[in-house]
Amino acid sequence: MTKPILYGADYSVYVRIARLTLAEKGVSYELVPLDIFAADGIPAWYLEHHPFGRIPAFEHGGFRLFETSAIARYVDEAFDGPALQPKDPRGRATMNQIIGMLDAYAYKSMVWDVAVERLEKEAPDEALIASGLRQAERVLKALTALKAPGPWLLGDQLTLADLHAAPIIAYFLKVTEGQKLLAGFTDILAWWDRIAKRPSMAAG
Ligand SMILES: N[C@@H](CCC(=O)N[C@@H](CS)C(=O)NCC(=O)O)C(=O)O
Repeated sequence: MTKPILYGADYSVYVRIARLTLAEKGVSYELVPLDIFAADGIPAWYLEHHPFGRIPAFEHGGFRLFETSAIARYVDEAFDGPALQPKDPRGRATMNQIIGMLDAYAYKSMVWDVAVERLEKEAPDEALIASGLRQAERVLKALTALKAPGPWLLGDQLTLADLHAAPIIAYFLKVTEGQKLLAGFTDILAWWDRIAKRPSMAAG
């Protein structure tokens, strides 16, 4: 079968989650650059791949997918390589819970309300940053409570939960407020130091 294709841009947190999954699985793929913030807007052909005009989108032998979690689970299940999902129902449910929590509560607060607001706005909205930090603190508390003993979020097995969390945390750590907040969560900080060193993460 042909190589999978991933559509997206390297600045995107969600594209990075999909790329990390492909890399950890050892799957070679083609990255088709797609800048959703380009001045000319999203190309019409791309809306056939992603009706909401977000990135990433994915294709494998004519099978198309959008939504990063679906892409990551497909990559884990359709290709050889190390299993990235726990087999036991509770471990898998906790992994899915962490991924759902990150999508619902971490991405907007940590990436947009704190990091993008601080880094890219000429006059950052301090109230938005403060509320983003409060939400980020709740996320880090919940992640600490959910983390199993061991190197990774689910314990000894690196899973899709780690690969979902790492790009969000990486973005959050671009700003001092993010670094300061994470410093108070020692288990998550130790996890971060570990995952940041993996070749798939270090590759950017
Ligand atoms: N639910 C989508 C979210 C993807 C997403 O929000 N991607 C961002 C880039 S990190 C995007 O395309 N943003 C463009 C926009 O919001 O218009 C997924 O899981 O793939």
